[in-house]
Amino acid sequence: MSSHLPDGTRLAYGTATAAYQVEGSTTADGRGPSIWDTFTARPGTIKDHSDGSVACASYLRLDDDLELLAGLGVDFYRFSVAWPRVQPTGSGAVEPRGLAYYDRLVDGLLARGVQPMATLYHWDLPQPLEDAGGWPERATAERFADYAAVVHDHLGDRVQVWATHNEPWCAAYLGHAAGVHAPGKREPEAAHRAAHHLLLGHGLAAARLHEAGADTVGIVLNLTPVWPERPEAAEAADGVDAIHNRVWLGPLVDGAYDERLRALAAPLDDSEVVRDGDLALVQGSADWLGVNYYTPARVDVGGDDTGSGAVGQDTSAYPGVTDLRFAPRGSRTAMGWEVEPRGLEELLVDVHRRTDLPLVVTENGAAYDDSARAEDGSVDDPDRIAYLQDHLAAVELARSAGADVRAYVAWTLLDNFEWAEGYTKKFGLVEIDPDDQHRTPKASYRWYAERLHDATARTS
Ligand code: GCO
Repeated sequence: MSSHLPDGTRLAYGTATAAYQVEGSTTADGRGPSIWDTFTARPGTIKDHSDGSVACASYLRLDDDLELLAGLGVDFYRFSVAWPRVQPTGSGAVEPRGLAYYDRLVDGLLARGVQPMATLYHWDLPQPLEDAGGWPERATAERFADYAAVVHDHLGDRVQVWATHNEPWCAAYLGHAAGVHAPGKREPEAAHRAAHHLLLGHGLAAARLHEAGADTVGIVLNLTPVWPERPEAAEAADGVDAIHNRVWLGPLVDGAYDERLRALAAPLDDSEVVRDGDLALVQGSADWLGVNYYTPARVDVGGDDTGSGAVGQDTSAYPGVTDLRFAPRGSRTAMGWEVEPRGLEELLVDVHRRTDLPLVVTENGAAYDDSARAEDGSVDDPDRIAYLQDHLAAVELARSAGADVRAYVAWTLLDNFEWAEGYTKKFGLVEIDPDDQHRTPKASYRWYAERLHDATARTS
């Protein structure tokens, strides 16, 4: 089966964003409400009480973003399609003005020699589907496959590389167990049901896209190496690995949830939830795997409810894993995440061995306070440059060790809405003026552009 991924002769390069984090215009041209529009309206959910209603105004400033991408010289751009723009209620009627935006985006990329990589779901579930039960309900998986077919039918003549979901772990466990992401539930059983239905939705959507002729359909997972700090922490570490990594890799590779998972998550051991044929549909359904990596998970015993204080390393996102504590160490980013490129090298080698799939590092990047300014007033961000440089070196080491890594995607093009952190955490290669959304490239943008230019010059 041919693939439209880069062929791996050299590492390809990209950058990424996501619809709710950058587009803004959340009520324009028929867009319906998503669970993030609802969640951000709830007091106390977002650190700076912000939302994505304006964000980077990418819906209105598409040409600015296209020019920034051309200036970087990326091989491709990873973006997400907003389901509520395409189907405002999540099913049925399609909004042509929503699809027209993505036509403009894709055509603009291709005109600049940038390949599009489309993620179908980056967490912005249409609110009416949440009102009908959301991802804990099986029907949502079926609606997702219908939506995926609509988008592929419209863009599939120009978009060849597809990802069904972005980080289903966050959608399931941060959204339904820890409650720090939309829809803000603290119901472990619902989280496990959501995990299964997100996987089922991937399987159903992949089948529809394959039937329609797509041959490069993947899924993007925020996998992480899980390192126990001491032998006593091995049990807790295995529990984190089960809920963070194996809940996805098990079905995708082996067509099964393993014993530890089924012991931790009753819904995954319930034939009413995991029905005959579900896992057979998921097994082998991905043509490639996106790996989002930021930091390793160092696990210790002596758990407490506060976790490590690092964003997302929240013990309540691992229901059933007792006596758990995260113990990041050494250099941290503004998210409290440990900087450890070795984790990426180890992860890529392990995941390639486990899956035998072509891999793309679909997200890697760092938030820093960006307080330093260059003479021209732009952000001088040497820490971000060092982070990217060191993690790119880790990717090359993994490739040398035999991992089939085709591409590296820097998260993210623009400082944007960082979910529960609002606009307080900045990952971008480009700074956004909060008042008028003017774009100003940082030193890291110039560094990345130079690196890409050198890489493509060497192999052209
Ligand atoms: C994620 C999401 C991105 C985040 C990025 C930084 O991986 O959580 O895909 O939307 O903004 O990872 O947290």
